[in-house]
Amino acid sequence: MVKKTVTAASAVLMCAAAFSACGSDDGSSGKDGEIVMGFAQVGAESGWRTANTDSIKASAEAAGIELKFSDAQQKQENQIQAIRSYIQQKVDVIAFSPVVETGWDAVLQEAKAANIPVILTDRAVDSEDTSLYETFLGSDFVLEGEKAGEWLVENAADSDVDGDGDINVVQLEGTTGAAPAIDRAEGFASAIEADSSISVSASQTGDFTRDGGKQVMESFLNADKSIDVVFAHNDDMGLGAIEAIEAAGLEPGKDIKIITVDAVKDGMTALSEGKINFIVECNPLLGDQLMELAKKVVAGEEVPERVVTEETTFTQEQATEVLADRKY
Ligand code: GZL
Ligand code: ZN
Repeated sequence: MVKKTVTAASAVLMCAAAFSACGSDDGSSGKDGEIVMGFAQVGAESGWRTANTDSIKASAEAAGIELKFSDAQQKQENQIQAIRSYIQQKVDVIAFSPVVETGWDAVLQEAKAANIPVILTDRAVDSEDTSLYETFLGSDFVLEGEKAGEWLVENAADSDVDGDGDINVVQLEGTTGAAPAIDRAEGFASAIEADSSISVSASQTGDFTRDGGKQVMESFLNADKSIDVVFAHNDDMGLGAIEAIEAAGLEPGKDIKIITVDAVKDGMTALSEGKINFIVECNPLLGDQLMELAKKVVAGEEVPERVVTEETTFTQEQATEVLADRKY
């Protein structure tokens, strides 16, 4: 057997090749210095989530960031498992949207101990220890709830549909324990305090899904014949409520007013048709901002502790105007 002697020169070449394959001197671990990001996504529960995932994948591609991506089917234990696998793979940065606010300290401590920076996107955690993540990129959900409540107060005159003097609201809540569900309910409740004729008579989670919204709305309709308004924490549950309202022989948007949050295509279409009356936008297109933050974080640069996304609201007329060129 010819014994191969490895000359010093080729040893250096081999080592250099090995080194470049495992990242350049800025510590990024991707091939030829590419940053590697581990992203633990909530799931694919809604049109918003799908648009959010598409944005993250497209922006990673455009930014030259190698993306490892996981879908947790809305289960916290799956997200925690994904984050642990990213730690083992020694990615350069971890980003995720926590499905619920609580229960993250342990795994975030593990990421910190492994010197892997974490960026929160979309949803927040309730951890007191803000050293566990570099920044939070996402919407102000309390403000979204306030915008929904303020519209109802401004439109109270037309919202007591059954004319009994009370504006009876039923609420379709997002995932129990999720920041958008907690905060949208809080913002809405504070805004409607301005008009004592408005009250929430029933509130239940539809888990941000169309089917969840439909099932809960069916139960609300069976229990109460004097519902004036539905406030749904996202378009998908609002669209499910429309199905239930129509199945009950009522006209959504007229017999029962509907206010939702997100402004995804299907929601905006229903709004332009008058089946939904008002939508508060929640911007899912976080990808570009996330990738810019990741580059800064990996390079050790300062980043703001919170980056709030731009978003607006839509009436039926406004939805009709913009529907054609909505990207999601
Ligand atoms: C809000 C996001 C919510 C959306 C829902 O930023 O977390 O989760 O409003 C989605 O559509 O399911
Ligand atoms: Zn009424």
